[in-house]
Amino acid sequence: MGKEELLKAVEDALIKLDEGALMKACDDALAGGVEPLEIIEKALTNAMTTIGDLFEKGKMFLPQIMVAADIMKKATAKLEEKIPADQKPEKLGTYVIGTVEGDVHDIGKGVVATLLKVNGFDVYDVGRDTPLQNFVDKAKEVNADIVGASALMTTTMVGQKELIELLKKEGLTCKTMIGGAAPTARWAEKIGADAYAENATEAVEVAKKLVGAE
Ligand code: B12
Repeated sequence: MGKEELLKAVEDALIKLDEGALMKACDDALAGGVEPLEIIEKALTNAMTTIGDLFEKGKMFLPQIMVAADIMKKATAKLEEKIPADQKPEKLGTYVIGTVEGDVHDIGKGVVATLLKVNGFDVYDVGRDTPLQNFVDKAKEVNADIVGASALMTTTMVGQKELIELLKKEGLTCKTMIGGAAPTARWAEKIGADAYAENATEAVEVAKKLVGAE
């Protein structure tokens, strides 16, 4: 099987919510020489986006989404273990990331964190449904260069705005980034975030620019 077919098999297995087939397809892709990151970034992320679309069209329901989220996390964890340890790039900066209070969505945030890590950022993940003060405390503790906040719902986007206000109030000068399904570049501008990124690949590019590495 070629690379595209191997990736497609991973994507299809996740959309079908077939955990056994998904794990096997991941193994097959790895054995076929596909990089673990590419499997996460392309196949798994695409599948989850499709699942999101199916949910929005009423063709998939919440219990199925929960299964999808669960098996995607298992597959991601397995693939992360396969990222070669010698792929340690030069350290670019320190990044604190989390999903704001009231919001339990953490799949995309997890993908962003993984990609930042393998690209040279020291990443501190403060989790999901995280009180804003926790972002601030962690940023102070690790002297963060960037704080990134994820929000997937229109109701929780306001947490990103409040986080930026709180960081400023507490005198932190780190850069801020926002992302997630609900926010936009326009929202980022409106709330005074330094940057918005639409997906994990873009998040890495933007983060590198913010720390002056590109
Ligand atoms: C999976 C999912 C769930 C799972 C979450 C599991 C988990 N552990 O994450 C479960 C089933 C728990 C869930 C629950 C709910 N969900 Co939900 N969920 C989704 C779904 C289908 C997919 C989200 C996802 O994982 N996408 C795949 C990832 C890879 O993409 P992503 O998150 O967008 O992340 C990418 C980018 O956004 C970006 N990014 C993400 N974070 C960050 C952060 C930074 C700093 C940067 C730079 C970039 C970045 O990079 C990522 C990778 O490329 C979306 C539909 C959708 N279209 O988004 C609904 C959706 C987000 N959910 C929704 C809702 C309403 C809910 C519930 C309220 C449902 C309910 N009625 O009970 C609850 C929320 C409870 C709560 N308090 O949070 C709505 C939100 C509507 C809105 N606009 O406000 C959506 C849009 C579905 C819909 N159309 O109704 N959900």
